[in-house]
Amino acid sequence: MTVYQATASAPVNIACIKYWGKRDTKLILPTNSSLSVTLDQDHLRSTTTSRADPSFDKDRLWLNGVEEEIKDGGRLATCIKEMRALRKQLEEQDPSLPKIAAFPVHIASHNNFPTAAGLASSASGFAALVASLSALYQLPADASRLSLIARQGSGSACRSLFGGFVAWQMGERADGSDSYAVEVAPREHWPDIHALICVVNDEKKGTSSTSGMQRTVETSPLLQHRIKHVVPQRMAAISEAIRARDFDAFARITMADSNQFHAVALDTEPPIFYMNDVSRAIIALIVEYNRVAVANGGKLKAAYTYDAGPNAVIYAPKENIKEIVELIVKYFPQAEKFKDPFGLFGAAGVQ
Ligand code: 2P0
Repeated sequence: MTVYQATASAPVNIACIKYWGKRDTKLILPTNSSLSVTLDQDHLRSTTTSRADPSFDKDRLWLNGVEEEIKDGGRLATCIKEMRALRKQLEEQDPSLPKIAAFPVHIASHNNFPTAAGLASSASGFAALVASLSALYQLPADASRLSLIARQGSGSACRSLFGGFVAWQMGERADGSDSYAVEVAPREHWPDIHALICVVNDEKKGTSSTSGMQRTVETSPLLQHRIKHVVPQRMAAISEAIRARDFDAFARITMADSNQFHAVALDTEPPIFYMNDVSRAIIALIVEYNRVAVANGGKLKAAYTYDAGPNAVIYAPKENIKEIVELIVKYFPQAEKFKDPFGLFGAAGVQ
């Protein structure tokens, strides 16, 4: 008997230009374009195995060993349905293919990092889900085509189907057919940029991104300014900085956009706070580190960015990473549980 099973994995991505706000909550169409760096190391990934079998009685999914309900019309159901439709199309075009689109699927997904700690687990999770179904169904779809489906699982997931520097173009159409991810530059274009993750807190966050961003859309006047007058210019400028490997410009735009994202969170009614005192102290440290570099006639040496949680991601050229780790460790004594949380150099724990 043939076994129809495939495994795929997808990495986390961290946005430099933040996605925050939907114009269509069902299709997951954003109010602005965004741009991220994919962290393609082995220790920040979701790995997903999908299996289609006629003996299964329904579609089922396990996340880190715990079964999750696949709600009718929900995000998981939508992604599975869309992938199945692509397989069905293929089977209709080529009648010699096994008719596995009709079989229920069982899906098991694992994250090798804390789930829902502001470390973009939904991004790698839905990207891995779509990639594993694409492998199971042997689809010829390219990454941008798959990103249209991953987007409907979680917006930021569309960016995790590419490595390197990735833009999610917001698109204009009401059906979402032009809202997908594209590669701005592959990782090899600028391998010198490294990311340092400072885990300030690995507990589940208070306000989910999904509900938080819609409150921002409904109540924040600053978000309207950001959408119209800030993000379009920043998308163009950071893409240019990446193409030119201009770290100074990349760092300025990245930090400014993190600041504005947290400003629109604060501008929400009631206000949303994702950073804490430790997050702000890390900002102060990076600001000072950069100030000294510039005062000595140099350029910016590091950029911080924060998502919907207190954990810092610091982008920096490789030559500065050791110095930054030493600074962080000096000013933020390590809690036992955060000591090298991923078992590898490159992710510092901070309390
Ligand atoms: C980003 N974040 O661009 C931004 C920055 C958080 C802050 O994408 O509702 O989990 O599933 O589309 O993708 C978090 O939002 O939200 C996010 P949904 P998602 O990475």
